[in-house]
This record gives sequence, structure tokens and C-alpha cells, in this order.
Amino acid sequence: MSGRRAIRGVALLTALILLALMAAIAAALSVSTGFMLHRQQAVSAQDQAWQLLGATEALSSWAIKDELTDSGLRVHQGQRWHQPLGPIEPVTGAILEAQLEDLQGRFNLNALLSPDGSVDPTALQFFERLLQAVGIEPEWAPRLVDWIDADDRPLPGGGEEAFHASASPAARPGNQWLVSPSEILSLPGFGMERYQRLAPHITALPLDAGLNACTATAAVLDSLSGDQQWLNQPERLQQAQAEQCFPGEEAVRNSVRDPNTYLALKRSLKLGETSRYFGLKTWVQIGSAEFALYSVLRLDGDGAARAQVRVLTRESMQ
Ligand SMILES: [Ca+2]
Repeated sequence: MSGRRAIRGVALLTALILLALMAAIAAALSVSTGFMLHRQQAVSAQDQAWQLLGATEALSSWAIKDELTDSGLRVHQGQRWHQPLGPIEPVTGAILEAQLEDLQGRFNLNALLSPDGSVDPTALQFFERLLQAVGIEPEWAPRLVDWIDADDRPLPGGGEEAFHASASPAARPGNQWLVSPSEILSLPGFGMERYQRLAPHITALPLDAGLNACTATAAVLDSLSGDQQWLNQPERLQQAQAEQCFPGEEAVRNSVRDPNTYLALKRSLKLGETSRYFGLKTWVQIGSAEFALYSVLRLDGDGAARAQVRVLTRESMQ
């Protein structure tokens, strides 16, 4: 992509943000010209941050649709959607930064179950390897399956209601699909330290979200092949992925020694080179107040005319 095109893209984004924020600015000005209590300022900053988030979501949706609907949804980080936005000052006193990421480069924890709700043994073995790749005991894999599957029959090494009732503090399995990967913290004893190691490599999406071999993380790639290749040189992977689809589905297939193992992994993890689910991180600073917000976006439909981006979830980041 040419530098001029990138500059034009950023300029357009900035202009669109300014337009989208006119209502927010007017509201902020009407408050700032009157008598203002400190509490009102805090509430106003929070409102403004969420309005900026909404505008950033709208721009991100435009960026995703503009680029991907004509590319057959083949998604990699060398495309324009992955360029960071900002820091910019779309409103006086408000600094905004944003970054889109492809969530399908991560392992979808919900893929541990088949559509009928039964455990997927290939996905379970893959998740055990992924946990080990980042230095976490593999026993957490069957425990998570039992936490999300609907039944109360523990897997070997797992644990259902009776197991967690005896934990301290006692807990009760959710027995339902995950809506956020952070729900793994509900497993008694899993803890923040393990979560922070695993978090860059996992997501929690509907079952139609396959694994994208163009954006897969180092730990995910090494867990597919069973080798320790990319975790030893994450910078090299990062550089290659910043430019193009890498390593891509064919290279992943070649990295898995047994063809039958590869076919099982491809089927269970829905391995491909396309994506529809994106994470949007937005950071806003207004005066001394800082906000970190996270949205999950999904591209629906095919072709520019029918494509639509929906916001599935919004939350404050920790
Ligand atoms: Ca269960």
C-alpha cells in the first residue's frame, strides 16, 4: 500500500470521526459553558468516551467492509484495516487511539464442544497442547470443557458440580457457551497469572468462527504442528504477518506431519484463511480521565452491497 493512500485513509478517518462527534461536542460544550461540578465533569468525560467509542466502531466497520467484502474475506494483517488509528485529538482535550485485531487468529474456546454439545476430542487435545505451549498445566483443558458443557458428567481429569462444590471458594459450572474468554477465570484456582499468559491466544466466539492460518499466534501455530518453532522467534512471525498472509493454510498443513491429524484439526478448528470476527481496542484520554474500551465486531453477509458489521459486545478493559 502506498504511503499517500495510507495518509489519505487516516485523514478520512479523522474527518469521519469529527463528523460523527458533532452531537457529542455540542453536548460537551453546553455543559462546559455553565457551572460545572467535578462530578458532572467525570460523568461528562465518561459519556464522551463512550460516544467516541461509538464513532470509532462506526469507522472500524467502514474500514472492514471497505476492504474485506471484495477480498473474499481473506484476512491478514498487511491489509489496511489493521493499521492503528491515532493518537488523534478529534475533540479538544480528548485523545483517541484505536486498534483492530483479527480474533480468528486465536483458539476459539467454544470449539472444545461440537455443535451438538459433545466434547470434540481433537479440539481438546489441541487445547492441552496450547496450554502446555504457554506453560500451563494441561489438566485445565478437561476442567474447562466440563465448565461449559451442558451435562454433569465429568471428563477424565475434569470436574463438574460436585468437584467445584468442594473447592474453596465453592463454585458452580456455568454449563453454557462462553461469551468472553475471561470467563475461564471462573474456574476456581485458574488465576490471573495463568490467564495473562493464555489470553493473547484464546477467544470465545460462536462456532462458525474458524481459525485463520494467516493471523494465527505463535502458540497456536506451534500447537498445530506440535513443534516449538514460532514461540522461539515471535518477532519473526510478527514481522511476516504485518506484511502478508503468513504462514497460511498450506504451510500449516505441511507443518503437521500426519495428514490424518491435519485433516482432523482442519475440521475441528475450521482452519482456513478467512475471518469475520474482529476485536476493537479503543483508548480515550479526556483530561486526567483514561478509558480503555473493547468491542467485538462481526462482518455479516457477502459482497459490498449486502455486507453489514454488527457490534456483538462492548466492555471496559481491565
Ligand atoms: Ca458441565
